Amino acid sequence: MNATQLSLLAFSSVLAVSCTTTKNYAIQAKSGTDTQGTVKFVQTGKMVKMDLNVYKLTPGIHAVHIHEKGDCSAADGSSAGGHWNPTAHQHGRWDQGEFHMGDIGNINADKDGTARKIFKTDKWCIGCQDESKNIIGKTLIIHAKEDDFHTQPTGNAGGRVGCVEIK
Ligand SMILES: [Cu+2]
Ligand SMILES: [Zn+2]
Repeated sequence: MNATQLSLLAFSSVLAVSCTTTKNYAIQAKSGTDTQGTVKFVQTGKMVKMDLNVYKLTPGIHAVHIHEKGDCSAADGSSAGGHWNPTAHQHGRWDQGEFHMGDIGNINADKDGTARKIFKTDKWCIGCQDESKNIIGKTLIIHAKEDDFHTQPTGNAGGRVGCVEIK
């Protein structure tokens, strides 16, 4: 083992004990749209922070959810399945009454079609053993329409214009 390999090994060990996990993804356009953007998930200790940046949306409000299957392959995003709902709750608004673990809420795209959302929770983890918290193997979906927070089980959010496989 040479000096570079040794220093890489030492660096990896430092990362392993600092308890920070970072995942970066590009958004795949779906349903014939031009949706672009990125999402970053960072876990520090028990907190997961999502930083979502989306471009080329239609101006206005769009629902964002985590869906249960880690598969963006379908042209309309239907391969991602329904909302991620490990606790078998009703669809709703995050932290108010019943809600799905994937019920992030809405983003508001400006006249240029740009939207950003920063979201933090200790109810998720990145790759832990608790499948009621683990976002790996799921998808992030951006919808054509607004989440109304009450229609079951989807929030009446319309088609799927962006998709990310969280892996
Ligand atoms: Cu959704
Ligand atoms: Zn839901």
